[in-house]
Amino acid sequence: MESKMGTMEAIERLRNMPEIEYAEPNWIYQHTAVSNDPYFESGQLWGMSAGGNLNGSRAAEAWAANKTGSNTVYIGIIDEGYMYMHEDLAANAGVNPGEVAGNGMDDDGNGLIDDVYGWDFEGNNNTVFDGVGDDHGTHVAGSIGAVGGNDKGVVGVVWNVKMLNAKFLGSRGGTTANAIKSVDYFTDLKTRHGLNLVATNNSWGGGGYSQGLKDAIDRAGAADILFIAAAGNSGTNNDASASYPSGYTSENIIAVASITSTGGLSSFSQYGATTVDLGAPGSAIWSTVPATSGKGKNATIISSYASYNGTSMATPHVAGAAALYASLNPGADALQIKNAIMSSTTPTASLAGKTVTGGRLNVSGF
Ligand SMILES: [Ca+2]
Ligand SMILES: [Ca+2]
Ligand SMILES: [Ca+2]
Repeated sequence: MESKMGTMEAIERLRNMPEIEYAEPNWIYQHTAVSNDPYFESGQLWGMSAGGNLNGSRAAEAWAANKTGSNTVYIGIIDEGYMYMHEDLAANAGVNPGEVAGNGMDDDGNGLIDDVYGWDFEGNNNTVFDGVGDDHGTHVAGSIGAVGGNDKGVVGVVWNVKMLNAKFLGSRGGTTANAIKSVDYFTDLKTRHGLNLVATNNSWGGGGYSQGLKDAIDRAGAADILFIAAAGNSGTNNDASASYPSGYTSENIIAVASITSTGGLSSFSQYGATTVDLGAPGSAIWSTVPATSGKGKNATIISSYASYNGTSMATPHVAGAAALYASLNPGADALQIKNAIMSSTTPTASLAGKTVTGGRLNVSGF
């Protein structure tokens, strides 16, 4: 029987029939994702919009609509090492699918032996995590993809993602040559293994223009990899005094300024009406870090949490947004993901005339 009646109208008619005992809709229940992670529940994770803070990324609204990312999406972290065995990161640690762990061979033929979690270009070895000095990289990883809903620690913009690591920053910083190798490492991984790597997170900057680095970023762009970069922490105008790598003209770059929990431009944040794309949470950001327990030969590395400030902290919120969008739109290319992030920003007074979009990150509509 064909009926043009709506469901509720049909139910009402059935209810009025004496032989019908009861009629009601067969509701379809959606499992909604609500974070039980302590730093979210306490309201400290304002960047995820804990406590309903609308200056945050509004990731919590995406989670409530069951949008929590996918473990088929990869993000490359170009930074220090990150603590991939951290209690709140391990489930989202990516591995190079072409490499067999610990067999002493370069299985995938990229010239690097046992590059399982990534590669340490600074130390030229496969131990990407080298201890408590790798706190910055670990903090970045947590804002992208700390595990959500595990009743532990913090939560990233995406609960599910795979993060790989190219370490080029050491205690003395990093070199342009190793930055280029790091960018090309991920481009090659995607090209070689068909890895669904949608973006690299680049919470670093400094130094002058490098044609070699720009060319590497363009090679990443040709492979549909976004290069999401920090605007810098000197409080200056990048339109007047260029800052790299966020300031290269490559289309696949998203340059990120930092905002506070009240929506202001963070005092340290660099900006630029034509060179910085949007703002994202970067002040008082809680995330994952390694810590030391015990002393001397009894010292061990443990999972911990800390609050940091910087455009370095804003950038991974946007990288997490790229992973979230890619998980929901598997066919989207790099520029479509960038456009989705840019066009969904919320207009923000402190960013008007200081960024390309004049707005802050908002993933609630993804
Ligand atoms: Ca290899
Ligand atoms: Ca190492
Ligand atoms: Ca967690």
